[in-house]
Amino acid sequence: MTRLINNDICEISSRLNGYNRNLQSTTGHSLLEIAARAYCADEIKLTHQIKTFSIHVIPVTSGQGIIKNFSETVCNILKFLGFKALVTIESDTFGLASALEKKADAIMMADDERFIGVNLNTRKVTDNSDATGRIFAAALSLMNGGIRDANVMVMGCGPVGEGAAKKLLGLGARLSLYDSDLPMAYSLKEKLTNGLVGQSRIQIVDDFASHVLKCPYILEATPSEETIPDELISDHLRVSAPGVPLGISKNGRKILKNRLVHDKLELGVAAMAVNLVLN
Ligand code: PYL
Repeated sequence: MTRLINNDICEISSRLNGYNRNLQSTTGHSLLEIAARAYCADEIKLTHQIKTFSIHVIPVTSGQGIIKNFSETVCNILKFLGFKALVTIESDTFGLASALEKKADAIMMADDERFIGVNLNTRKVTDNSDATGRIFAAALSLMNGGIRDANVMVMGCGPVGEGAAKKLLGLGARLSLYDSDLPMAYSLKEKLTNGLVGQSRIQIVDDFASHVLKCPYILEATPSEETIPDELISDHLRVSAPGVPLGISKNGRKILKNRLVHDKLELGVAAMAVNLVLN
């Protein structure tokens, strides 16, 4: 997992309204609507539940330490969605203790390896990688008014790609799994097809360039830059890219225009928060 830096996230809080408008024009839906779709939740009921749901974000100093603005940005995304959210004054154990003592409904915290949310009432745990994969898959489907029987290439078969692949299969897509480390693709296929469910809907791709022209949709979940070369971006390609950094060049983004969904934190945090509210 790529560790974010302050420069990746320092402008998110001040741009949430514009970001949401852009998401609306690209997918036809808002950040909250897409998060609700990711978990098949009723958005109206969700909106009421969110208003009284408190989430405390706890800064974590372990490993490489605090990322400037990380907890504050997570908190602002939660507030933008309508949650009662705050960043604990203390970090680490003190912060956890204060969230419990103040009877928060949930906490969110991240070290260098995992970013999780925990519902303190139901004990549900939500993981940023899985939630991010799911919501970017939902966004890809919404970009096209559904994705049933469409052929989607999942680039990057790690935890984010796995979360996306599960959601895409649930939406009826056919998957082409690609990873620069081919055994990762085979391992993901095995996970996805236990009991032969979905066996015929999943293939492994070892030659990305020759296959991408047959895939109108790409879910890009790699931690690499420029994984999709400009010359392979066709007029009908749609890309949903949770991968950080973005695997598309500046010129590639100009070609795709609003056929690209990408952010570094917003969609994943929204998916985690919605997942925490749901029973
Ligand atoms: C959750 C992000 C999404 C992409 N990479 C993940 C990352 O940067 N993880 C590290 C988060 C460290 C947070 C630090 C703090 O400020 O509390 N421990």
